[in-house]
Amino acid sequence: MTEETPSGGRRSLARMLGIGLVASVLGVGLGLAIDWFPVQASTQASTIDTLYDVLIAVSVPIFVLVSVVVLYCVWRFRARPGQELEDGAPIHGDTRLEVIWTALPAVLLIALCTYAFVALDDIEAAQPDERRIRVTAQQYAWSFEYPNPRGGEPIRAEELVLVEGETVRFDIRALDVIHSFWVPAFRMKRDAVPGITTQLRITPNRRGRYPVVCAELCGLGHAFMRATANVVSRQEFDAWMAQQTQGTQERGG
Ligand SMILES: [Cu+2]
Repeated sequence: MTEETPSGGRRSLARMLGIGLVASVLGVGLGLAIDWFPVQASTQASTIDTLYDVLIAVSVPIFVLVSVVVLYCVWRFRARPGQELEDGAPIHGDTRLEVIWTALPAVLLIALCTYAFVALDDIEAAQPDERRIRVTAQQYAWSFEYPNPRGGEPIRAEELVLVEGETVRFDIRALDVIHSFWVPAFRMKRDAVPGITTQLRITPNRRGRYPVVCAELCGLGHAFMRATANVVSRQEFDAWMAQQTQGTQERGG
């Protein structure tokens, strides 16, 4: 039989907070050390990655604190032999504690929402001379339409070719069900919804080929709904575009 004394309770609380602090530091360290995302290939990517780091640094200690309190209480206040038929002590509310655990999360949520909103608003701002590309999602393929530099029918392509350093505004639509246009290396993602056109802005800043994926479970072939985003120099892009305008019926890749 252990009798709960005020000093014993304080010692338990100190031990619990100590374990929580150590676990939080380990958790945050691990969370920040893990490389969650692929290479950064757009100017938007670093802002998003910083946002995730902040979210990890804030949410891991809260998760750890809650877990430690739950696990510690399960162990510390377990029924001892002979106590099976006893009831626990009746405990009523603690106003101070309730105010704290309501106000603190509220303040935290509002602060994080404001930060995320400001970050998004900043990286999604319209840029002068942005190129417009129409993205069409369909079970289970992506297709891309570029305005024809010679006028007339738009250029259709199955590969997304982009110019390094040039902002693109994607006008995204879906022909059947909801899909989601996502190039993980660019970080930004937007749903493709039948009946409306959604928009997404990206400024690729690193040459290379990056996977385009669908991030919304859209049917049996969802996992195979992939394309390639090819970020190239302006000269390469112009050469590619010239090729596209010549052989209008040719389809690559
Ligand atoms: Cu899809």
